[in-house]
Amino acid sequence: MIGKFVNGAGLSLIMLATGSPAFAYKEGRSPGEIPDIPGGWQHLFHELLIDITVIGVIFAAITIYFLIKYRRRQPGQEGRPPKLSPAAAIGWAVIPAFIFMADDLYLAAESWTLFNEIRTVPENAYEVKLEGAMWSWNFKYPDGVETTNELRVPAGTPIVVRMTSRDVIHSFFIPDFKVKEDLMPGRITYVWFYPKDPGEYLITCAEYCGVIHSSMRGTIIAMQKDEFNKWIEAEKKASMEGGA
Ligand SMILES: [Cu+2]
Repeated sequence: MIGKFVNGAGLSLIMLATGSPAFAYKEGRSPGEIPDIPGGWQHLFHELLIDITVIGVIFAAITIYFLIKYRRRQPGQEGRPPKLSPAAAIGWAVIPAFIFMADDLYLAAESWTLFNEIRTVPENAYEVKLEGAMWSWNFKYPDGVETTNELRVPAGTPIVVRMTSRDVIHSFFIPDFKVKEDLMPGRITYVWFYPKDPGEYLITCAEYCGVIHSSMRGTIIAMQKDEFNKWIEAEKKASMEGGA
């Protein structure tokens, strides 16, 4: 029985380490295609959920089996544990630990891949500057156009936001794109996201920054490219006229 378990556990370990296709969420992506960061998070979360469920169920089943098998049958009965050979005793301790570790390392490798994609800005990303302040989001476009609490972007283009803070630490969080980055005075940080389709997405501050922190919200409006170009041209004109 012990020998069988040891063999079975060894086999599961090999399957865990080699059986799952590595970095499955990247499969089918052509080179140069923009990484799907929210999809990557989703994939990682599902993987974690499945792995801990499978491992948890197997370990719980073995525990229940032993609880029943070695239960006390008569009052006053003393336990008679099975005699294990040193190799079997070591196997029982080391193999389950290896199963956990193999899975941990696999998930860590997937997280690392995703993290690198989050930190690598795609080429030709549209860049917007952001200054956080108590309590507003102040955006500046390459053309000099400025907006507050509203970030209009062209849909179908990756957007990179380079940010800093005027006062305290804020955190630029876009739940729909599953990205979040701190804004700190004296430092420039960045985050990128990819609004595939036109739509509106919430921006919220994820770092407590004072009494009106909870109202520090904004909106991302992803527009059709030509509409966006028209809008930015009109804004440029308006700001030039206003400044003259
Ligand atoms: Cu804030």
